[in-house]
Amino acid sequence: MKKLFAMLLTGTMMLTMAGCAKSVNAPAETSAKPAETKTVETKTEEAKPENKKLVIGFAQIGAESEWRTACTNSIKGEAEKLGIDLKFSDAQQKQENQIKAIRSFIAQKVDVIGISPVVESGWETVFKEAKDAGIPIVLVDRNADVPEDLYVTRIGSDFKDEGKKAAEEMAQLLGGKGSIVELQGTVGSAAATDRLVGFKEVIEAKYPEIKIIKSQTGDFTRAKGKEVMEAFLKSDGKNIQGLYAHNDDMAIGAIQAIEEYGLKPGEDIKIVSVDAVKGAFEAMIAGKLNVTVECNPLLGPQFYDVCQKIMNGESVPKYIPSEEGVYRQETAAADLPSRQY
Ligand code: GYE
Repeated sequence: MKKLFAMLLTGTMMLTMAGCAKSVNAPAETSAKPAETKTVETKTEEAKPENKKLVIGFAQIGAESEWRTACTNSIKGEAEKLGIDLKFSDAQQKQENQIKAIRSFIAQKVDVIGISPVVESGWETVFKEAKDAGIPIVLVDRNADVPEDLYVTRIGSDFKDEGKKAAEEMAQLLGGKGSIVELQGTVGSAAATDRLVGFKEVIEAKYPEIKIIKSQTGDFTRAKGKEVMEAFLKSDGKNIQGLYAHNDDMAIGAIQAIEEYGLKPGEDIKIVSVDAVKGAFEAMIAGKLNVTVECNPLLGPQFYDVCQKIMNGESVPKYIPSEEGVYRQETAAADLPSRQY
């Protein structure tokens, strides 16, 4: 009887604790906890199977690139594997749709909201609404320009670093000299802004004989990449020695434009892009793309791991980087079989 009473008491405490954890928007560094909480948390761990499923809302950007599709598959696939109740929304590249999705996740009282913000600005009001409702926000992939207390953490790549790596690769390919054009990603997105800044920083500081003669957005899509490259070729034609594309899809679109113009992509015009999706490896094997800088889209496992940690009241760092490398034409055929996206 005593034992039963003790169990009931622990159960009540667990529920109370869980309630508390839920109502406070988990701060970034939640390491400071009273000692007695620990025992209760261990019990919560043991009781996990009976606990209700994690309910997660994910506000995805859209399906603009091969990268995004791989990211979506990772978020959905991992949820299925872990038995998570995932509410997934595709915003078709529109911020207003992402804002609507967040509001609907708040109304549905999800446990955590994941979002990849299409652009950096304009999130403060809706993030505040989530915070007031006690629902933590995790940024997956792109950053949002908001005060740090409005989200728990960001999981994703260092886009500025990718831009820097791309610049070094371009400088090698051109022997430190030449005119290049740039295809930017979505205007106002963290991925485009930082890839531009990182690239420019290295070129200006180390390679003064490389000139960026044109830079325009291709919105991260193949179709726009092709269209903008056609315009670049029309105005600057034979004067272009290099192309830096903020993602592989735009580079692949541009490759088509270059071929139609009568030049050889990868030879007449050296091309460096970002993502390292399968299509890039195929283009490298065909000799049409020179280098791709990796940006890892398989963020599902890290995302749910963080969600679980938040629900357990554990501390998580403010930034969780994804691991990535650089892939060149010479090793593309050997690398391709082991690529997961
Ligand atoms: O590089 C691009 C996608 O935000 C890192 O978005 C992501 C970028 C990725 O559309 O292909």
